[in-house]
Amino acid sequence: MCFPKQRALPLAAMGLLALGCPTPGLPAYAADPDAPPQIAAAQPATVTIDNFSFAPALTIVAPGTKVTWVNKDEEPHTVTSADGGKTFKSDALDTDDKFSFTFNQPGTYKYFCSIHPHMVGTVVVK
Ligand SMILES: [Cu+2]
Repeated sequence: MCFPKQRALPLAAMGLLALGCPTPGLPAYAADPDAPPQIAAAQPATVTIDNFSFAPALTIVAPGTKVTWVNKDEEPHTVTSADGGKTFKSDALDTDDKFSFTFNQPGTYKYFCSIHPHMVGTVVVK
């Protein structure tokens, strides 16, 4: 059974269906906006923290993607979700320290560094 166009299903269920229904030949990012998330594209993503900024500032991933932040700065930084750290919150990361969070739910996740609040970034899960 495979209903890749069925939009009534929760996205998480669509993800499970997509896992069981590989569609070889489709590009990783289909042009069709109604296309289901391409779970095969859920490669781990990395955000580098350097020079008091998150790079890339905008990270777009598929549900289920593990995003890892790596602090390449000489200063400590944190990765704190904009909801006051309720969704995710790292400890202070020293140079070369890492923090990871797996985004399972579609949405827009803004985050910042709680030590330097002008440092902001966004993860979009779709
Ligand atoms: Cu910082």
